Amino acid sequence: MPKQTLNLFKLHEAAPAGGTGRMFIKGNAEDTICNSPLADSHLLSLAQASTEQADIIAHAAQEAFLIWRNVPAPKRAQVIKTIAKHIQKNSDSLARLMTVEMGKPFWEAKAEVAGVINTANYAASLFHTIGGGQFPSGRENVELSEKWHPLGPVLVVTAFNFPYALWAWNAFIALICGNSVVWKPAPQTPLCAIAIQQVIAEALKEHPEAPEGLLSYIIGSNDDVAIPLVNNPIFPLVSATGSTPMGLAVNKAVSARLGRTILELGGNGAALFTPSANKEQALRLAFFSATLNSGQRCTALRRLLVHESLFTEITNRLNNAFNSWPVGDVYQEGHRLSTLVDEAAAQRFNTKIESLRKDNVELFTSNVELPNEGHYVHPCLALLDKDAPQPQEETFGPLLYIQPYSSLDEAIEKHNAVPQGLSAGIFSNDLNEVHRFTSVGGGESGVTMINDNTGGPEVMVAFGGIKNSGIGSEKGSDSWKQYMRRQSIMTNYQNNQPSDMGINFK
Ligand code: UN1
Repeated sequence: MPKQTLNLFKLHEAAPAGGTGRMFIKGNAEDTICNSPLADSHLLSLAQASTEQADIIAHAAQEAFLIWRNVPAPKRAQVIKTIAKHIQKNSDSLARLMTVEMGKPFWEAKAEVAGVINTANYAASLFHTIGGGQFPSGRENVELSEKWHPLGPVLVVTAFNFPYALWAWNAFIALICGNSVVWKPAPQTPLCAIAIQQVIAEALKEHPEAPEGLLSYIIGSNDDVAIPLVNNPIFPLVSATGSTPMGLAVNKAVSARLGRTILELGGNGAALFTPSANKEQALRLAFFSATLNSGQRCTALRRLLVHESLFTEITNRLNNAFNSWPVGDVYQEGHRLSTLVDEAAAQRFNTKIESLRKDNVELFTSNVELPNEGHYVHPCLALLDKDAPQPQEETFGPLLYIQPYSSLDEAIEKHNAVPQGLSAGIFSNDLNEVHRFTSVGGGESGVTMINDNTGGPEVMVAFGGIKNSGIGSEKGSDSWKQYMRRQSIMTNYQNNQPSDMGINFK
């Protein structure tokens, strides 16, 4: 099965470590080994790109930018729509490759590819709306306005858990704004990047006006490729998704050259399960929120704060849900416990569970039988005493802390008592409670879900975290502004206009 999937994109030992749209280059640095976590099987060895090759790609993006910024936005939209059409045509194959390369269940992988297409169509539609406004001047015959200009080549660095979506959220918005893009994918998912770039190459054949270098990618080590690119002043904006330490390092490097960053980093989200909630719906959504992609989402629900009147019942029912969660067969429809991305991820997860056990935290570990192959872990519910401090770290896997609370204020305080602030939730049908949670002094998070799955929201709104979860936002609302620079313009449209700002030009 994995080999057949690789054949869909002609992925073999000579797979290209970089590309500038229609053209691809073979890497000339050391090999990286691509494995599938499904059966821990070797897929291929891929020659990575060197620092010199990264530099060539960066310069190609710079050349492309100089052309693309002058292409009118409706024409840019056409290119994006064509890319979306080709992704749609290949969506099953792209999803299948994701399943093979990082283990995400096929139905979730398909949902991700559908999200990529949505993002492209949304970005294309922005050509109607991006732009500046006019402002009243304090002087006669003077007009104040603003123009928005593209920034330049945008460097996009992505994490393994959404191999296409994290790139798409940035790339399509960057493109419609008139920028070019260079993508450095996660070390665990280079093949997904190569595959989607092949799809893009097909799409670009329909658009000779799209310059080479418009949408590039490069696969290489941190030292050879990622760090030199992050430090490269060709990129006025670096948008990176990953851990908080990675984000801090990127931010330090980019701000040292006065560049901009968008950082989408770790989460540690909590949801409140209140007495007024629709219990059945809330249980189902809490379970899904904690376990989609086997908990490998920074938006995953990590801490469920349950009103004390419901605590025993909800704990028992979630424990049942964890125990009856089907395992394996990632190509079947339906929610499955799947493998974590690699051995190191499984080890980190198991080490965390061991340390909780040593600290005498009460654990409900599911006793489902795990497949012999792959990096499966036992999903775990960790019961926290009412007064226990909040877990401060994110554990990337199917671990859910559950803790009772007595009052809404107490629950909000617990919710906020972590360094992260990405995705939060409340299950409640009490308007006052919901309002209190989402108002000033309520739940601190970039995204709040009311009676819904915690996750990235629909593309039309912005997605981004606060506190240690990041800077800036991607996708909708006015996120596009981060991919552009504003120019303020004062027009004096009469000769001999005297100033009323204290200086007389006469
Ligand atoms: C989603 O939850 O739908 O890892 C997307 C994450 C984010 C993306 C979330 N980088 O959860």
